[in-house]
Amino acid sequence: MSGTRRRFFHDAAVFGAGLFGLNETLRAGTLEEGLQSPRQNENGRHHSPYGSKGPHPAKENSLAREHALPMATPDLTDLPYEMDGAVKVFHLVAEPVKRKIAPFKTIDAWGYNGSCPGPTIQVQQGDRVRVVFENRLPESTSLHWHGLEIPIEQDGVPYISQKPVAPGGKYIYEFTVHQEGTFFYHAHSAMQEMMGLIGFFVAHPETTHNPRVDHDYGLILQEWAVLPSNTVPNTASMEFNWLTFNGVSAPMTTPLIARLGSRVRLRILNLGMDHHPVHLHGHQFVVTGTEGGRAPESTWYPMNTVLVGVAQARVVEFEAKYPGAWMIHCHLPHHMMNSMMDLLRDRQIQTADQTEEKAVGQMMSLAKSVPFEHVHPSPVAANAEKVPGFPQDAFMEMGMDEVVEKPETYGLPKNWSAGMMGMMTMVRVLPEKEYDEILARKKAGAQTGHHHES
Ligand SMILES: [Cu+2]
Repeated sequence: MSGTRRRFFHDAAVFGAGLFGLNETLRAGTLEEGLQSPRQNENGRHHSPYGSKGPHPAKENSLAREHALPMATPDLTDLPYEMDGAVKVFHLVAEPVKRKIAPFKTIDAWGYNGSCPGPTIQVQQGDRVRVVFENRLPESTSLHWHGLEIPIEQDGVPYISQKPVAPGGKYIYEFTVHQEGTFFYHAHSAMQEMMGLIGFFVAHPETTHNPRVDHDYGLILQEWAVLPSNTVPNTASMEFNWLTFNGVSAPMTTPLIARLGSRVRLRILNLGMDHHPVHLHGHQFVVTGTEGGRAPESTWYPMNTVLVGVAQARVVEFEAKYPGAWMIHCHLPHHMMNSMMDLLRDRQIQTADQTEEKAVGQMMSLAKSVPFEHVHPSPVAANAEKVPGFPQDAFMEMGMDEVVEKPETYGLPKNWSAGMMGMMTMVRVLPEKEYDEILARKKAGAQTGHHHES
C-alpha cells in the first residue's frame, strides 16, 4: 500500500464523521445559509483587519469542519459531487461553450460542463477526490491541477505524465488533497487556456482560519481578443479587447454582497497573458494567502491594490466597515473598458474633427441592435467638438441598468451601470435591512425559477 493510500485511510478514519458533516454544509450550498451574523461570530469580538492574536480555543478546532464556509463564485456555479465510499466523485466535461460576456456580445469559448470558466470545485483538506473527465472538444486535451502536490500520474501534462485525452475519450484522475488553499484546474495547453479552459479548485482547511470570515468570494480574471462581428477569440493575439471576471464584463458582473461589519475574503485568480493590479475602493485589505495556501499573519500589511500575476492566486481579507457600493477592478486603464471596436465600428478614435452627432449616431445604432435604451448620462460642453482630444470617456459610458438587473443590483442609484466596464465589479457593503432585502429577493427569484436574462 502506498504512503498516499495509507494516509488517506488514516485521514478517512480520523475525519470521517466531520467529512460527511461538511458534505451537508456544502450541499446546502448557499452562502447566506452558511453565513453567521458578524455579531455572533467569535463571541461578538471585533476583528482587527490584521487578525486576532493567539491560538484558537481547542473546542473551536473540533467544530471547524461544521463551520466551513463555501466560497461563492458569482456568475458561475459549483460542481456537484457524489460519494463513492469515502471518495468525492466529480464529473467534468471539456466542451465548446457559448458565453454571453456582455448584453451585446456572446463568444464561442471552450469550457467545462457548459460553463466558461468551468464550475468551481470545492473540497476539504484531506479529501480523497476522483474526477471523471470526458473530452468533448474537437482536439486532444488533459487536466492539470495547478498547485496541488499530487502523484506525477495525476499531473495532467500530455506525454510527460499521461497520454493526451483524445476527442470522445475519458480519463480518471484521483488523488488525496493534503493541502489547503486556492488552486485551479486547467487544460495544460497554452491556446486552450486562452480559449477559457480553467476553473477554481478550492481546498478548505481542516482547521478554519482565524479570524473567521463571514463572506468568501472568488473571481477568475480572463482576457479575450474578439474582433467586431466575430465570436471566436483569437488566442494568438497579444491585444485584448474584452476583459472578464468569472466570464462576464461589467456591468454584467454580479455585485458581491457583504453585511456591514462582516469580514470578507476575496480570492482572485489569473490565468491569462497579463498581470492585473486589482484595486478595492474605500477599504484596506491584507493579503492572507497565495496560490500556495495561507500566508503567516506576520506577513500581512495594509494594501488596497494587489497585483495578481499570471498563474497566481491572491487571497485578500478585509473588514466591511463602510456602507456603500465599492468598486473592485483591475486598474489597468484598458482593462476598465469593454471593446470600443464593437461600438465604434468604422469610426476610429481620432484626436480632432470628431462630432458628437456622428459618435452618438453610431452608439445609437449599436444600442438598437441589443436592444436597450441607450443612455449617456454625463453632460458635454457646447463647444466640446472644438477641443482637441475630445471625446475621451464622453461616449464610452453606456447606462443599461434594466438589462443587467438582478437581486444584487437592487437599490443601486440610477445609471449605476454607465461607468461599469471590463474587469470590474463591486462589493456592496449593506446595513442589516438592505442586506436582508437582497437576500429575500434572491430567495424569491430562486423559488419562482425566475432569472433575469442579463
Ligand atoms: Cu488588468
